[in-house]
Amino acid sequence: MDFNLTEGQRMLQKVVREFVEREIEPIAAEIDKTGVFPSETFQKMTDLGLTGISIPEEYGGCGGTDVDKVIVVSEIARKCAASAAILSIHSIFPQVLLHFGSEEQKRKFIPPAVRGGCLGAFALTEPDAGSDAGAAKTTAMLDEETGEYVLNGTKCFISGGSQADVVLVFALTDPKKGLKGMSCILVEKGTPGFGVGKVEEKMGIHASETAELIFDNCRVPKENLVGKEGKGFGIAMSALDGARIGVGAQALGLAEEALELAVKYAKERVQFGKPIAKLQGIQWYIADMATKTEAAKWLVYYAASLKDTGKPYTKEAAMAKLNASENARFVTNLALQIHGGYGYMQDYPLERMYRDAKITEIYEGTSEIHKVVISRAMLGK
Ligand code: COS
Repeated sequence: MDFNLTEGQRMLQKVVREFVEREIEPIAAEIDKTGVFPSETFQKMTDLGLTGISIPEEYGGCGGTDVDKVIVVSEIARKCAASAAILSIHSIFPQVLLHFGSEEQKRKFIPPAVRGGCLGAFALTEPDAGSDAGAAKTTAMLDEETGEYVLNGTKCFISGGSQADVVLVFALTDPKKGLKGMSCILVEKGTPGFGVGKVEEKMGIHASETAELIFDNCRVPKENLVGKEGKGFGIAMSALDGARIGVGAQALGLAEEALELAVKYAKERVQFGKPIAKLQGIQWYIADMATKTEAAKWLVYYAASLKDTGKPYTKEAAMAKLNASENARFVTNLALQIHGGYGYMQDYPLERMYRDAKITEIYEGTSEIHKVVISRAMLGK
């Protein structure tokens, strides 16, 4: 058992850290205020190979591992959780095609998704199908005459939805069968009948936009089916397993940075004639924050390493995300508390980090859903 990063992983971490300090940290506060998707910065991440970090070289990626991806996402999240979310959520798209797409779909969509020019999104959630994802009602009925699927329905809370060039839509091709009749279908931007509805105003990760997608007799060729008909729910669940490691990495980066800021501030801030780091109350906060963050880190890395070695990781991904996200809220809250009034002000990054941390307990599955997944793995359904 070796808990050290390899030489290559340390190098990757260094390169990404420098990139983040140079390109992402300077815009983080601004894109939080404006909520504008950072297209230029995203292109720079792409140019550096970060969007294709764990995609094989034959499809234009870097051929790295999921542990590499955790390093990348957590480093970005330290300075800008919204940018980390954009990268991590976009990466679901090439991952799904890599594992379930036809060779033609892989060749057409993965290279532009990892080299630039094709932003992907993942559309599962609906107004009445959040945690109960199997209750989705959007349909995709095959028109035998034209050989097209006709999509009707509304998806909501779709990250990157209004920016995306192509969306993986989970829709019922056989509504009578419920989730066993769900399929995964590619819908490209500009397809008649596909529109963007409400773009949400959120508490945090403002630059990672969240939109409603509307399908109104939207026709796509049947070649846009990903995998087999009726297998869409399994594809969605397996994609979410991987995505949960990504959210765990975002939460980890937020917690690591908040802890570092808290340590620095506690040593500098003098009250009652001494740095507040000398007060036992603050020392205990720091000890708890450090211990829990270390634990969160290893659960996230462990889930990623199981995925890398082809072992089952559904339960571990759920544990990693559950633990890291609760820790991110805990640590950003205490770091803000240690900063006192200054922490509440927008001159410091902590109020943004605190807001950004909250979503990690909700998206790609709530904490409560992860407890369902974990307890089912332990006890059976
Ligand atoms: N990987 C692959 N397949 C999976 C899977 C996984 N991790 N989890 C479940 N499945 C399969 C099951 O094997 C089952 O298939 P079979 O009937 O062929 O065996 C099918 O999916 C249905 O599974 P299950 O009966 O467990 O479904 P439930 O309706 O009970 O729902 C939960 C399971 C609650 C775990 C699921 O709905 C979920 O994860 N909800 C949260 C959704 C979410 O995270 N949304 C975030 C936003 S995404 S835009």
